[in-house]
Amino acid sequence: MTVLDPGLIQDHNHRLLRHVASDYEHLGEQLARRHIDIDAVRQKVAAFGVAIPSWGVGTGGTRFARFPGPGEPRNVFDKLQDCGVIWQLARATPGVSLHIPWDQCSDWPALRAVADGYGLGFDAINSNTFSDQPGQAHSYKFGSLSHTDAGTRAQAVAHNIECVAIGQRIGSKALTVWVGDGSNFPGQQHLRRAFERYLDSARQIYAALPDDWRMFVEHKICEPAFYGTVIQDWGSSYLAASALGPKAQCLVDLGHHAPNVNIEMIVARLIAAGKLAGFHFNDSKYGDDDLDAGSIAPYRLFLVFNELVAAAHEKLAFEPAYMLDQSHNVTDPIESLMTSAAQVQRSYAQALIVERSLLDAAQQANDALLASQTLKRGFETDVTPILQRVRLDAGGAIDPVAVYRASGYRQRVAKDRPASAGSGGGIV
Ligand SMILES: [Mn+2]
Repeated sequence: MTVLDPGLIQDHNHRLLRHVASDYEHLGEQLARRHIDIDAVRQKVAAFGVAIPSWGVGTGGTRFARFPGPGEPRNVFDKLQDCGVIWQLARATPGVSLHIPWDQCSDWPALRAVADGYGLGFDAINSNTFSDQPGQAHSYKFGSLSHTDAGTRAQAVAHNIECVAIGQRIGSKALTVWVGDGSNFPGQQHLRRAFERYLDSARQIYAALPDDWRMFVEHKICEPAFYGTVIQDWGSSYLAASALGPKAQCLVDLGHHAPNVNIEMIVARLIAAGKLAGFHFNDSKYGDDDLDAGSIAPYRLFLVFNELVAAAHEKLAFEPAYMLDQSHNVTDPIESLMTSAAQVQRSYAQALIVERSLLDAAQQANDALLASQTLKRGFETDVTPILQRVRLDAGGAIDPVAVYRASGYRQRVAKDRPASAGSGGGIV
């Protein structure tokens, strides 16, 4: 089942076919001179997927305001339909990551059937103990899994276990746990005891995980706790994941670090330790800006993928989960998610064409300049023809945004989806 008319995609593609074939052939010649087989790269890129967070298809906002866009999804079924459009056109996002309780549903098997119809599966499921829900007994104002009150901790644990139960019904295999727990004043919280309480709660969630599930521990340097966040950096995340056991791993959200932190080095360390859960992709200039992936610092994104490709090249065993986690405040979320997914694909393709043996030799010889140039040659190569061919071969659009705009999808759904001034969901 497709949301948009496949004929529209074919018409648009037809106009660009000759250009894509010519550009792909030219790039193939360039890469062959570097002893790289373009078709092998294309096949790897075609097998790559990045999940969409269900909240990403709604318009985001800041702490100050949210400006709703037309035709925002009203419920989880509308969100899936928007994800179906993104998947149909851009062919890079086969998974959807749900968030509980933002995604309400009275019939999870029916939701799974609808997703199947679009060709979509479900990625990690996300719990929420950073905001209060109507009718809940205990408030998370002063924390959840690490709260000083045992009843509040138990409520937060039970919510996570319920998320696992929902995830099992829709085919998820991982639970992502991010808590906003922490303190805003020095002295407000006993730093060591808060971490111990977190661990005690997290152990109860871990014990409820099915055998084939993983638990993703997501850290964040600050916000909403601006002085001391309980899981504030990859060190705390690693300590927690190590204490919990092999099914617990560390999730890297690109926006959740101090400015100028070397994220690719964290990735390298986590791979070496067997603790890399996966990624939340976004970009930032100043903090946790949640801008579109690769819109500010594409080289940083490439360097992250360089670590992943290098580790795969060296046959290290790891299986990261990839998800976009960004806030679309001034763009149509469907357009942002399609272009961001392509940006992530692009970084992967650029990393795949790095000449590994040349880089190894330059590193071994301590030739800093040659090593740097060799690495950067991958980044500086325009791999657009590979991405276009991947979409074309999979029945997607060579130019997804152009086809999306021509389809009139947003205007069409806007007639059935009234504008909502409420907050459509936050960003984690
Ligand atoms: Mn995140």
